Amino acid sequence: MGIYFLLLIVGFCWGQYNPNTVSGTTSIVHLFEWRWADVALECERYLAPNGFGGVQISPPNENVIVTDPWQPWWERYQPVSYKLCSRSGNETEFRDMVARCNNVGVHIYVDAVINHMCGASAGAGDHATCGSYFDANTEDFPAVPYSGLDFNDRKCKSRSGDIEDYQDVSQVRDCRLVSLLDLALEKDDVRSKVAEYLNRLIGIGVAGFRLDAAKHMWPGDLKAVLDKLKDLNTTWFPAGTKPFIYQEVIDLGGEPIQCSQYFGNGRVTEFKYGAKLGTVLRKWDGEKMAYLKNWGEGWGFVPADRALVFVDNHDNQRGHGAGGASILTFWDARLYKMAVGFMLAHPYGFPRIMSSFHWSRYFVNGKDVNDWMGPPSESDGSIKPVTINADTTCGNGWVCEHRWRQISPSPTGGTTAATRWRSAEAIKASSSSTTTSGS
Ligand code: 5J7
Ligand code: CA
Repeated sequence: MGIYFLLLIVGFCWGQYNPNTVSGTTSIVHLFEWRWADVALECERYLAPNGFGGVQISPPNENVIVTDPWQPWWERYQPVSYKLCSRSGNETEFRDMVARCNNVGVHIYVDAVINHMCGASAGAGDHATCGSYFDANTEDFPAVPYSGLDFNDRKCKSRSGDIEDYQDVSQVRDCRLVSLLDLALEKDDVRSKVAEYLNRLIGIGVAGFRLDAAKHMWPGDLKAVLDKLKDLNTTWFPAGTKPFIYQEVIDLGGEPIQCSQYFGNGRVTEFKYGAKLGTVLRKWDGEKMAYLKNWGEGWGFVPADRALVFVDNHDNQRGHGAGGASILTFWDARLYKMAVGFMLAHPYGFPRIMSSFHWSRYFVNGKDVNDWMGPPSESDGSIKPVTINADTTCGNGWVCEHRWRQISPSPTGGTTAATRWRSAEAIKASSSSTTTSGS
């Protein structure tokens, strides 16, 4: 009786911090830019048998088709509506993926782009992935619908209307991030439109959300949106299960916006993790593996039960963004395997494995001029399928780090030393979480 009461309390407080992965699994993988049809196949043929708990997918909603440069990966971070059609697939394919992955115990986490719509430079006449009409000049998005009143413009106090000063909290949250039209999340009708989108995804069966650009939204506005969310679909999840929330907050120190401001909403992305681990494994700044002894909070990271950790992500693997040159990626294969292996074995935080596509990296004056390149595509713009070679690696330009022997959580279908260590630590951590995980 007492123990059940305790479990109930833990379950309640744990809420949006719990990854909602099937017991025994301890990580998720970001299948960056994969087609829904390929994600479904990967859940069945590889992820379920090898102990992956879930998949972070690219934004599933309609976005602007950018033509200069040609269909860059970042066009998917420029929404036009919340219709479920993108280069990865249509709504039918999306629903099929979610059901098939859930049916084999692999859950789906949606990259939710809710801070903004497309860039101000996208004009009337530009195309979107579902064919919806929109006009960025007049801030007209009838397919949602949003109109000029739903954007922050007048609230922004910078000269250009864009974020100019990261030391100014209001600017970072109320002005345009690189000209992207900034949604007025203080308005209840905007909150409701966003919540309606997320609730539609919950109804289909997704297990949680990565909140893109969370740093650019007020924590209280996010909370108001999250308070409108339903519990997960009971076809696959116990009644009363809250969606897993992890917020993209890039906080390497030195700015007034800090990860801790977001703890009340869910977990946060701990960008110091990959930046520091890269420094250690590259032996920069006199760092040594021995210093990893107190890895985690001891290094100034957020509390373990608030952290979503990763060696690299889709942005900083391109040499820009948080962490800069120390970030390890598949291009540094040997050190990368060591880093991801260490992450999966170490109990701190909930880990996300990156799974990438190749691009023709080309440095000019230290900058990769091809960092914009989108996924392997056919000449008609459709994304190439992921093919599987005889030796289980991927073809067609897909890197599939998650299939690398040293990375795959459980290559034999059994339990690796890495997952065993984590499970043991997880048990220890959960027995103390009643005191640490207040909501
Ligand atoms: C925001 C931050 O607070 C931050 O610290 C950071 O490193 C990156 C960003 C950032 O987030 C975005 C989220 C989106 O949903 C859409 C976006 O377009 C962005 C975005 O552009 C972005 O910043 C870019 O990358 C930073 C390293 C630069 O400092 C920024 O100036 C910005 O660079 C811009 O990139 C160029 O100025 C502009 O010319 C170019 O068109 C644009 C191309 O878009 C991106 O590179 C997208 C990046 C992106 C990053 C993310 O973390 C993410 O989750 C999604 C997209
Ligand atoms: Ca904003």
